[in-house]
Amino acid sequence: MYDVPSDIGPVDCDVLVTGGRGFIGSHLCRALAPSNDIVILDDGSSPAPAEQYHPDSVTVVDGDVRDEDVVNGLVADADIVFHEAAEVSVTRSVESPTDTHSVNVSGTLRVLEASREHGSRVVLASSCAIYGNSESLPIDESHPTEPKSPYGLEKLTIDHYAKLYNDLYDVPTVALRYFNVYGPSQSGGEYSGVISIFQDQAKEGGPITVEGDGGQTRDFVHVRDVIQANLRAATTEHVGESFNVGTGTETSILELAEAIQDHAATDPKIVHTDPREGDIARSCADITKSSDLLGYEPTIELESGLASLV
Ligand code: UD2
Repeated sequence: MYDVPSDIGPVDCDVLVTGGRGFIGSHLCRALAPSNDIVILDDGSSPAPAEQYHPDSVTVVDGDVRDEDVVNGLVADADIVFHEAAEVSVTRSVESPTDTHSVNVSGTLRVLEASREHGSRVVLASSCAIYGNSESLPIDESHPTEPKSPYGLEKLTIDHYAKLYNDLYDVPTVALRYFNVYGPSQSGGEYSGVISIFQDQAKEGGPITVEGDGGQTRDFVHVRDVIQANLRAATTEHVGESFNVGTGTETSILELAEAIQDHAATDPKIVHTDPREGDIARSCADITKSSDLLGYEPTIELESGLASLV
């Protein structure tokens, strides 16, 4: 059984998880599987370990989230759609915005349209990338949105579409603005999150590569808490809303590197490389709204989350 409170989330529902083989989607399926019927729509672009799936009740459909017939057919049978399918790399969006726009915006619109027709609820993955550089910290949901990448603009667009589909067509939508998500089975590689990159580096004996002076900060949220937010969003009456999903704790990249260094068996060195172009200086979520309206409470502090990954 997946380790989230058993008294939250949908029960006996037909659930569609787009991107269900990816990092967050596969954790979500694992949490939902014991009490719901799950269908995954995934193009296989981010394969997750097979043991994440519940063997009896999860059906995997290999397909593209932009495919009208496939999406319509699957949404028709779903009470709830968790829309996690996305091109998640900010870098790729900068290199090829038409490609990422197509998946991230047109794919989402396809899901919303099908839900409009069939009356399904949609919980979708938005991002803190919509805020751009913060003017004030912590960042609440009414903070100005000034995305710094096509990815951020695409997520802002779908965040707005979610609200619009609720306002115009009564589709019950909830947009979850994920901060920096980490946890078991996050894939490595150059497009991966900094925690899995640092861990891979530490495993190999280092060095741990801090870009710039490491003074830049992030709000790292464990995937299990992200799943908790999704389960709460699936049953909330507060539809047509967007919610931050973070922890409210700000951690610098240098502090993170040192924490991973401390946990490592290999005594890796920390080195500094050039700062990343357009990097966000500081990020930290205000989770008051998520807490008040969804009942969301993060349960895993970074220190213990990191310890459990080693
Ligand atoms: C994250 C999300 C992105 C989007 C964005 C919102 C990931 C992978 N990306 O981008 O999808 O939601 O937040 O703003 O979760 N760093 C190093 N060394 C490394 C790799 C990274 O120092 O080897 C630094 C990097 O310069 C940055 C920080 O770590 O300051 C976080 O980088 P990231 O790529 O994990 O995530 P971010 O915040 O750019």
